[in-house]
Amino acid sequence: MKRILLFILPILIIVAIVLTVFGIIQIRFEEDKLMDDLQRKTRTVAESVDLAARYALVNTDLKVANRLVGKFQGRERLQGCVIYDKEGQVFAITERIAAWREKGKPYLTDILSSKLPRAALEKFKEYSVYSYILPILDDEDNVLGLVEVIYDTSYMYVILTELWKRISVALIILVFLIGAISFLIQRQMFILPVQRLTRWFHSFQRGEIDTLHSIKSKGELGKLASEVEQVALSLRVARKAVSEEAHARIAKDELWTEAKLKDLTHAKLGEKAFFVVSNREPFMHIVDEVSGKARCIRPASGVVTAIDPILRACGGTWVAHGAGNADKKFVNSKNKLGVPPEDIRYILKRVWLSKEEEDGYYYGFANEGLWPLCHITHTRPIFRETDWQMYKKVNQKFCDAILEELPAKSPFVFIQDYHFTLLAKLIKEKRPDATIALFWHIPWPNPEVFTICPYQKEIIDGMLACDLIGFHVQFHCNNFLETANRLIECRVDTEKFSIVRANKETIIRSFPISINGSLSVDARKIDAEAIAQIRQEFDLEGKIVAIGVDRIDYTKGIIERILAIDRFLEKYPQYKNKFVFVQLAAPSRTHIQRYHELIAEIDELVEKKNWKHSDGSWKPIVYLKKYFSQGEIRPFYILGDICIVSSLHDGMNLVAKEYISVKKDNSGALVLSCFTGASKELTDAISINPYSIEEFADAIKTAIEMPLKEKTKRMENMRKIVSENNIYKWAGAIITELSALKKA
Ligand code: ADQ
Repeated sequence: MKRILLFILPILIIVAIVLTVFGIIQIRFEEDKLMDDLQRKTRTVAESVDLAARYALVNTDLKVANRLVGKFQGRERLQGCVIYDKEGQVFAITERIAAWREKGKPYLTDILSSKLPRAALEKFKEYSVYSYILPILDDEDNVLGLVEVIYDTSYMYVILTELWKRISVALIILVFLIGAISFLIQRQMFILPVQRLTRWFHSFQRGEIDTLHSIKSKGELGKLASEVEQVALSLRVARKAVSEEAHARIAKDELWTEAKLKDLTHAKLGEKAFFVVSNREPFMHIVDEVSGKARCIRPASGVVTAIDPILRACGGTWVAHGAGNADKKFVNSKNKLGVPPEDIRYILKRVWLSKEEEDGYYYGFANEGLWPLCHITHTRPIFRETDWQMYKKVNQKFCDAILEELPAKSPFVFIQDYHFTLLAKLIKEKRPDATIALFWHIPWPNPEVFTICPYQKEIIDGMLACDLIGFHVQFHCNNFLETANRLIECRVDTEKFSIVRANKETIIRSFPISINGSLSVDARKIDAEAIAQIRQEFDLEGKIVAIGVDRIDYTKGIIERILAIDRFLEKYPQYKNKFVFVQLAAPSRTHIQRYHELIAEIDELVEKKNWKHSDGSWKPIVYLKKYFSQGEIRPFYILGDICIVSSLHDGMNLVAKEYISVKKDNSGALVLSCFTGASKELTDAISINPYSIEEFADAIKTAIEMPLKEKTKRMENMRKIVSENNIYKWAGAIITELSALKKA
């Protein structure tokens, strides 16, 4: 519309200016004509009374003079006539304009002396009149007096106003017609062909067969479409070839890598598009408080850590909440951008949420309701009706954003986590052909706990629209099956591990999530220098270093960890001055009161315990409360003799796996909570119950004092597990399972 206005507006302005100038000239011309006409009329009248007036003035015959001026009494436009004597005094005047007598007329003297007639517009009462004065001369050319004829000019203005009106109406009609014609021309010549071409591109992009949508138009647009059709064809042929090669390669039994996952995706999904949906985006643009410039960070999130390598390998589209304060500056008109910024591999589509939506859906329902509900940490879940309504609204908003992107051919949608329990159902209502999987990254509680949720049935109902639901461990799958069995009418198939409801089957499987093993590309650049710098900065030289890396969350057991370190130093004071615990802690969900309180609680506890045990410059805890990039975390992992993961409850916990993955020399020991999903796989870790501070303190001592040989063996075993069961294997298992369910 703006474009059309830009095109039409200058034309309209020019037409309006031309017509206005033309109108003014026309009015002027008409006005001159009318004045001319008036002058002619008044002169004729004055000259017609000339003789009679001369008689009356020569004979000073007032009777004749009055009869003469009285003749004009009843005329319509001719207002009247005045006869003046040679002194310029009124001799006789038409009664109707008797008031004219009072008007000052300085020009009479000039006329009497010059003996020349005068015509002019004069003001009389509130209106304008035309006055024509003719000197009356005798035979010797002496002035006997004057005759003045007064004409009403208002009719002239009526005519001129009428003319203006007609010109204005013509102007409006013309402007309207030109506008409409220009619009139609613009539409026919530009908008319609572009719309056709856009529709065609859209169909092509959605994977619809190009011949069905081929552009018939000849000319430049037709040529452009034909070129794109050729590219489409080449792409299809190339994809097919890659897919066949891929089938051959994945048959080989080798370690899962990015390339192998890429092959599997080509082989299993073919041309079908792959979509990931999560709340947290993999790349966030934020304004740096110091420099004021926008920078791109990877949020501290297990979901991001796990899913980003998959999208890097397979390509596709990731739909997520654009939560960064500079996010809007980096997207195109469809809210999309290519990521990672330094090496574009896939598309990120950002969905914008208002403060109210984020508050109700994310902070409220998801993180004050579902998060504590699913984690056994004895933090009471809060369910508010308003949050639930917002949660439903945001699920619908994400659904709309995804539907806009889905191609025509049955796509694969991979939903992440507890933020989107209703999404699959909403998508399926519009696109029953989509194959949908949901991965639940946190634990699933037992049915008794889940029934606390007032919206339990709607949540289970929404989730069962998925074709596949994945959990980290079998125990969570069992809990889910039991919950569904207990809460809704369905058939649980314990052989197949599926739930059948209204002829719809949902497969439930455990897929223990992992990492890609390299801890990001830039991380490899970190060298001994970075480690030496950290050792120096925090005075770690010659010390036994334990490390903790977490989002600040009550499920991560950070408080228990500090209490255990305190107890460890109380119980084993020989380690004073020799042991340092470094905690990297990224604040998260800080708008929630519980998290706010937790941050203050940890600050206070660290302060208190450091004060209690400190000796000279030594203090037992280095607490680094901020976000670290992956490259910055890596040297801490490398220098950590021990890594402590003490979650009170955790779906998996990727920190444990990240720590193991960097220990290339098989050094280090992992102290791992038995309430993490990771503890089911990493059985060579030193297992702890984080609630038992005594046992926890002893585990730290065990980790320090464990014979090197045993430590190395344990680390070797764990490294084998992490490198074999990496994120590519995880994604491969899900994609294989999904493609087996794929719609025709
Ligand atoms: P999270 O609860 O986020 O994930 P986790 O699996 O430990 O927990 O992953 C945290 C990620 O954040 C790690 O990649 C870690 O390196 C990073 N991180 C931690 N502290 C950081 C800091 N200070 N700065 C920057 N980054 C930091 C959820 C579930 C988990 C599950 C994952 C994946 O709660 O149980 O393992 O999803 O499914």
